[in-house]
Amino acid sequence: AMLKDFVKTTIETGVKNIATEFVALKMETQPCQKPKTGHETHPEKNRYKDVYCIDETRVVLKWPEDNPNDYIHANWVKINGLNKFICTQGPTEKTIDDFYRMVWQEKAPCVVMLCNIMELGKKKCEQYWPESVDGAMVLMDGKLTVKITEAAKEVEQNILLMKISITDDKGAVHAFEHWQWKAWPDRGVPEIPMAVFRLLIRLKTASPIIVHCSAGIGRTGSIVGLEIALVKFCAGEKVILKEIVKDIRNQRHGSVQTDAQYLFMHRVLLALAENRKITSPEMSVFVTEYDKLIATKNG
Ligand code: PTR
Ligand code: PTR
Repeated sequence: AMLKDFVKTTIETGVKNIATEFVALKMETQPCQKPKTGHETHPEKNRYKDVYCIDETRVVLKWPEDNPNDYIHANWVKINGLNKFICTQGPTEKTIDDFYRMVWQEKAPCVVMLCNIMELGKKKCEQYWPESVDGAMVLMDGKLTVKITEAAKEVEQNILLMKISITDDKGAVHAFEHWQWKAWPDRGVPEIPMAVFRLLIRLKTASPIIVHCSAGIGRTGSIVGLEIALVKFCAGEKVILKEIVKDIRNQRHGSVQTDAQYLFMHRVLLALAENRKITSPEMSVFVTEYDKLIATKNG
């Protein structure tokens, strides 16, 4: 019933108004109104100086105790009060150590990467795992060693899964899954809306999940927002994407970057409805208009 309501409201609002709604939403949370001291005092650890990291929700590094730096550009984003997601920037050369400190500290069972190392000829994320299964990455003077235990394989179109293990200098091990979705262009949106579910379903029970793209706000915010919407549908709660996105932006500044991404979130939920045999001529009109708009933005 909640999904039906969502479809009805979305179609009534229409593609153009949803795009306009997003512009207003962005204005409301811009500039960053929350303290961001960690961000300001660690310029060398931020990939983008104009993408802020809110103090209140940031992941504070506490391990190892003798490491004086507690900062990483990462924020907790809650789902129904639970700390399920960590949204973070793609590690840089200077933050690979911190990234693994975070994975280790939070014992994250999954890392989700929504970008490529290189996009349009530019580096968007550091290669933060060894080049091959035979290699190892030694961090922090040997305090942590990173190895691939299962090479990447394509488990769905454009979705790669590999298994990575971290070992500390006392032999303790933490293993995690690394998921990479390769078909999501920066500022753009994926072509196949249903692909999102194929990824999210596989992550269902894992917590916390570390999600990153390049800045960790556009693509990352969109995926996390969709998972929140799905959880709400399952709980029989009303889904208003505007409220969800506002709520995420209060935890991770700048989450969901473009009107295309905001529209894509709507489109994915319509795909879910189609999948459950909720269809109508009005819905087809919406989808056609959406496709037209996206073609101009992605192309
Ligand atoms: N200053 C950067 C830029 O405009 O290129 C910030 C930025 C980069 C913002 C990427 C968002 C980006 O997308 P995503 O969060 O999906 O990596
Ligand atoms: N270069 C990015 C952009 O122009 O989109 C940098 C940026 C990131 C600017 C976030 C503003 C941001 O916040 P908001 O998404 O609220 O505009």
